[in-house]
Amino acid sequence: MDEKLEPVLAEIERRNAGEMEFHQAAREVLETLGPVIARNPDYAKDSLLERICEPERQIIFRVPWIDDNGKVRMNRGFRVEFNSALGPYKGGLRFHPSVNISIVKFLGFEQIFKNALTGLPIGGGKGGSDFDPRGRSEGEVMRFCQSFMTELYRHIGEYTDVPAGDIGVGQREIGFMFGQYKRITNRYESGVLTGKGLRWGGSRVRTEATGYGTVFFLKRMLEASSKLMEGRRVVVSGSGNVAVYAIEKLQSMGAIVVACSDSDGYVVDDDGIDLALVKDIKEVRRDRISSYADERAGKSRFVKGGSIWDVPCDIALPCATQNELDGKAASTLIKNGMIALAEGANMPCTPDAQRKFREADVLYAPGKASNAGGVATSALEMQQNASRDSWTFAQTEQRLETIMYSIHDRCAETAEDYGMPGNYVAGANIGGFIRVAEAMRALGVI
Ligand code: NDP
Ligand code: 2IT
Repeated sequence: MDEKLEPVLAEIERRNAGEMEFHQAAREVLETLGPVIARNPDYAKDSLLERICEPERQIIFRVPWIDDNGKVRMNRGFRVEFNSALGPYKGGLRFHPSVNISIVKFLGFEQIFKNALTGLPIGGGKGGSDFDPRGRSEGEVMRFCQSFMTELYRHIGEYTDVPAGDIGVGQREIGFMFGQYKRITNRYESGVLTGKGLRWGGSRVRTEATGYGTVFFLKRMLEASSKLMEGRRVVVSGSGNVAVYAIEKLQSMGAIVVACSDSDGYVVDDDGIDLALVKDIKEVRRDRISSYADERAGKSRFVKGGSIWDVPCDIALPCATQNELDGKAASTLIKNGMIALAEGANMPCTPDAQRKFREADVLYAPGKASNAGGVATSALEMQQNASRDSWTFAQTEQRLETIMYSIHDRCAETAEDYGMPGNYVAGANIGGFIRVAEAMRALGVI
């Protein structure tokens, strides 16, 4: 790491003691900024780097709710409003028992640069709760969402902070939260949340956007190296929102998706995953992926626990969660002949895995570039809300595709410009950083 940047990271580690995921995300960005500081030393002045790594505001709150047995439960809620130089804070809400301040901060930090890369006017933020939706009835989820919003509403707004979904938060939860926001404020303020349903202010393609966008990015990245998608064997981890729509787009482009997973284990189906069945299991029944193998007995197998990255493939798409793919998994993928990996999840590859991909010279798309299609389409939802308009599926998907190609090209060109051709990690970090840094400098000491 550049010697000017080392003390910045040391201070982040001291100030945010024990926040491992946040340290990891900050280190990855700072490690790539050396050439930028060398070319433009102004970026290292006026504590600009220190300010970018410090959230503008961090909100932590109690979320009490009552379960179906009448027992009072309590969770912790978070919203980290990280950077608003480019627009209102924007980023998802995650409901998962692992959520803590470190995870929310790493996600919020990455979101700043991701959102900057989209070229749309959105700042960076993230939030969520350690609430575990697994096994909870719809009534419990609703009461939790209402209690969560009863505190959050005072911090958000269409010009202030615009949350959306992430792990454990989909259209159902956004609906419950939007309903509560509307009751408390007595305003039909559509632009306060994105990921809404089509009948109440949502945008077409938002549900599909992260998965589709990741595949558009992947396609462009393959084409830039004169490689094709058709006929490739692909492994996609997860079976949630991002995974399902990544699989849908991969299949429509002629790739063969042979495995997907959830936190219990993975299923392999050499004929290609039956996506209608996965959607039914996950979106309708809200069941476990193991039932896929039960229903395709003889054609598919379920591996409990274990690593989905042991399944041989040409292309890997981690679409579940952070640090789900480590150095060992990276070595296995490389040994099995993987040519490309695109991250649908946020920070799914450990630093060790990233290093192995770099050394093996495989195509590697970092999440803050390749999964930006979700938030980009959220910004398109905000545009439609502001103009009280509603675009067609084709028109919205066309916008998404164009945005993903332009993010790809910006990353590729930036990496090239800074003497690291093919290094999409550096291209994404530098490209995003420069946009945010320029805006922050223009706005005075903020
Ligand atoms: P969902 O809740 O819809 O699905 C998450 C999937 O990942 C599930 O299959 C889940 O399995 C699995 N998973 C979650 N946590 C773990 C874990 N600790 N170990 C193993 N598997 C796990 O979430 P999304 O699809 O929306 O999000 C997936 C990833 O994509 C996240 O990293 C998120 O931050 C990122 N992302 C999401 C965007 C969006 O618009 N939704 C946009 C950009 C990035 P199980 O059901 O067993 O928990
Ligand atoms: O990680 C992400 O980019 C998201 N969860 C989507 C955020 C958004 O505001 O749509």
